[in-house]
Amino acid sequence: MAGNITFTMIKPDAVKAGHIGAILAQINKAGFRIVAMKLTKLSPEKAGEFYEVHKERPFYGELVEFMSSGPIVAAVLEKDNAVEDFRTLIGATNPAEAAEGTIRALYATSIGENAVHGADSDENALREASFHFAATEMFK
Ligand code: 3AN
Repeated sequence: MAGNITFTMIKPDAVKAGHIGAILAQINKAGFRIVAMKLTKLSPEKAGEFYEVHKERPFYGELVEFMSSGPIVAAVLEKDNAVEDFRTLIGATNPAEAAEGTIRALYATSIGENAVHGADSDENALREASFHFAATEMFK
């Protein structure tokens, strides 16, 4: 399974702005299959746990506050080379540096409120998928 699964969240900014449908359409068009998906809201505790790797970074508090500020869409996606291809589809962390046509170039407003999350390794994709979904909620 490793190598063909990634994990994403449509973040509170993009959900609030009404971009769920457009972002999912772009994800599907790029060849990803939705394996699991839900509209949910992270508590500050859960958001803190999810972003634990960034605990020492100066933006950690801001990130946790933002990610727990409103509903998100969490999803597991399947495609060959999923992690890398999805990072290409979403573009750079800073939307000002994101390539034209990428999800962040189209929908992100700032480096902090950057519309979507994409796992950065196969290992993290699996960890993040099981953080949000039970095995019975994933349809591989
Ligand atoms: P990516 O989401 O592209 O993997 P990371 O892992 O460096 O980027 O950062 C995780 C999240 O932390 C980003 N999606 C963004 O929301 C937030 N973030 C990253 N850098 C900054 C920053 N300089 N200021 C505020 N938030 C940031």
